[in-house]
Amino acid sequence: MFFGDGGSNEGAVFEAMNLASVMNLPCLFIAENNGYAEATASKWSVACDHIADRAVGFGMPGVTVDGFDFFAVEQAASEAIRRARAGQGPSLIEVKLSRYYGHFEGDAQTYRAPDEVKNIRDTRDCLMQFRERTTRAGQLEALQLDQIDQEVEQLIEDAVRRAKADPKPTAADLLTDVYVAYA
Ligand SMILES: Cc1ncc(C[n+]2csc(CCOP(=O)(O)OP(=O)(O)O)c2C)c(N)n1
Ligand SMILES: [Mg+2]
Repeated sequence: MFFGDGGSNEGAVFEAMNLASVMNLPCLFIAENNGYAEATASKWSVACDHIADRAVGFGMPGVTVDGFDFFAVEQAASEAIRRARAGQGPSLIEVKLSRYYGHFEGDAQTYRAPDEVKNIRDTRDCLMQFRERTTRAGQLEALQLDQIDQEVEQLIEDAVRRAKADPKPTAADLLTDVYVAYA
């Protein structure tokens, strides 16, 4: 179950965490703490320092990981998945990261410092760190990563072109796959 720092304050999340523990369910609770719920800073709206600390109240382990660090996230997720598969119940992982964009298209983001996003992009970007670490360790070649970047860009370009070429949805499409089966 994925939720944000804002979503983490919802009662439904607490109920789900409690029941998952009581029923020893193979569940992962992933709190994506990106620092903001719409325009409200999580420093202000989340009462504790770490969302992961709430796990104690629900009898499950909770860890906070650096969401910009691919390897830290993979390690924390692996351990939680291993526990779940071994019948040891749910876990909470708080992934700390940030967002590069506003809450909606056109969000002026006046609630953030003007250089906040640029600083994060320049110094902490996940893909940049992954590239630096794996190429320095000789695990991957820069050329291989460039090729993957190009393939992904091509996939996106193709998807956009296909979507633009598709016929526009009709009024009758408005209610499809909302109250009926997706098949
Ligand atoms: C129960 C409920 N309350 C309020 C909202 C309005 N709302 C939509 S998004 C949002 C903020 C969510 O913040 P977060 O969980 O941090 O997600 P993020 O925006 O960072 O992806 C709010 C309050 C909602 N959709 N549902
Ligand atoms: Mg958020």
